[in-house]
Amino acid sequence: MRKLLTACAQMGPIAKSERRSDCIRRLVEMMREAKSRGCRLVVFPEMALTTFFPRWMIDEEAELDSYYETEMPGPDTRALFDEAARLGIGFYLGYAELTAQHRRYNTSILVDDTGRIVGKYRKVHLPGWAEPLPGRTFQHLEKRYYEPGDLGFPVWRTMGGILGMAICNDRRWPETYRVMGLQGVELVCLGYNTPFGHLNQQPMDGLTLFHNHLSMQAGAYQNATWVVGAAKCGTEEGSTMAGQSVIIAPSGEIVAQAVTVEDEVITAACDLDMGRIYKETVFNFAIHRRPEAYGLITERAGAILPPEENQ
Ligand code: CDT
Repeated sequence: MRKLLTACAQMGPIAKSERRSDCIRRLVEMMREAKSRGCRLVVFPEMALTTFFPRWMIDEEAELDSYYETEMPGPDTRALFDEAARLGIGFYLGYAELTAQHRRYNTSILVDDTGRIVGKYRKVHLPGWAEPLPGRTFQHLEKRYYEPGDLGFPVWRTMGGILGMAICNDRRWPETYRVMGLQGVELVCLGYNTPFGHLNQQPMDGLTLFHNHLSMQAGAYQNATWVVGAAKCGTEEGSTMAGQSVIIAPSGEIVAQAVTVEDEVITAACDLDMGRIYKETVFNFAIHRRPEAYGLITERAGAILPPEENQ
């Protein structure tokens, strides 16, 4: 057994007026709680330092820039790194990144239990639109404020395991997990912000919480990996977002789940060897996969239907 005691630190809403230092205080408090329960890793949500600003059309460049980090650690986030190193606990953190070349990404980092950044990931699947939709109270403008990630889906050997990262909408795409599965991933860290009523399609919107778990449980099982999904949830600036943060075993079973829509820490003793029986049997990729039949996966984005039959 290789046990990695892992915490999933769900966050309640972050108000627009909340400063970075306020958020860091909340994160540090949950980090300490995770450590007090024996954890070596804590997973925080997507964009854990600011409100979910893509819900608004923002014209002012200076206002937009105020939501992004230009360095990591920076003056405020340094305190989180210092506390992590002092406690001896690693973490996953999502934030908006503005690079020196003025590129904008929805980013996460993996920091080990000595406080060193071991990995960076930039969100590949950006939901929503680049232009505001008429008649909506809340927009979803990730395609306006971010570029698609340019780092692929790497994994890292750290804290005794093979860890990977994904961000929110990535969890709905099987390719996300499979690319990491093909590198032997054992635990995927994932943060999300999922507004209810997002699609304006009642049959789908009514299933938001079901689809949240369905996609992560499928990804876990089909790739024999732990998945730790941390929500930012509750009602944030009038927009209500899904909670039910989870820790999912390689069997696809949920082993811990948040019950509030506030700051809440859930934990599990993740045996990183648990995926092995799946990886050696039903999901022995080397024996059973047939890449020669999967060409369309990388050749096409959208579906092309077969020609209509002659009547
Ligand atoms: N942050 C983020 O990626 N949210 C999207 C919004 C809904 S798309 C159905 C998500 O996939 O949860």
